[in-house]
Amino acid sequence: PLPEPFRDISEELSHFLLVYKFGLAEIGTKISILAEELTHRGRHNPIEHVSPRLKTTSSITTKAQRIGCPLTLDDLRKRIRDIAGIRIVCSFVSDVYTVADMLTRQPDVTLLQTKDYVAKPKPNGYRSLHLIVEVPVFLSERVVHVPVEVQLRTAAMDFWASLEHKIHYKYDPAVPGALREELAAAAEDAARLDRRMERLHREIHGPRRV
Ligand code: 0O2
Repeated sequence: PLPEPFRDISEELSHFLLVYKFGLAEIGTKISILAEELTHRGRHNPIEHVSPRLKTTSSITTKAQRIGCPLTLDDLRKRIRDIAGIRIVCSFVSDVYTVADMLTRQPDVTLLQTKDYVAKPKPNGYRSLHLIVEVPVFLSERVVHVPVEVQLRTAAMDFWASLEHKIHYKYDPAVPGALREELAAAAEDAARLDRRMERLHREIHGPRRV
């Protein structure tokens, strides 16, 4: 069942969520095209795998309550820009920036926000490049511009983040201090591995980025 505040607007809500699904499909197609074209040209394919997700109505409600956003579709549209999210896992740190560039250079993609947790990791060690981009979705009678959160990270960053996410949920609200320190150290190990792999990759293939 839908969370209480949404019960009487369930039809509007399903239409509201549909355009995020379409926005996600547009970005997903763009990423598949890049991966397939690069592979076809015999170039290094920087994309390991991609996972799209739509926020559920209950996690939209929880976030709205957390940030003090009224539960109206207009407010949710303006204030919650990660309803559609896609995670792109790349092989190397340089690939993270190459893919972000290839995507944001496209004329129908508008970059609304960048949070670079690779250059400036979170205190817990979390690394990823987060973009909010907007893409046009062509409906039968109008065009809507849909925000999509794009998270780009390496396989090592992804490995760390998925374990940290599980630990975070298990110990909610507070992860014990010793475990927090060990997680931060593991994030440093992952970053060291990323630097080493990047160096090896460049030794084998030369400095060409893709
Ligand atoms: P889910 O299930 O992935 O949607 P906010 O969205 O309000 O929490 P902000 O500033 O809008 O914060 O977003 P930010 O900092 O760009 O990060 C949002 C998303 O990044 C999170 O989504 C996580 O997916 C991921 N993320 C951010 N920080 C961490 C972290 O420390 N550890 C891990 N494992 N993931 C992180 P949600 O909404 O929390 O979850």
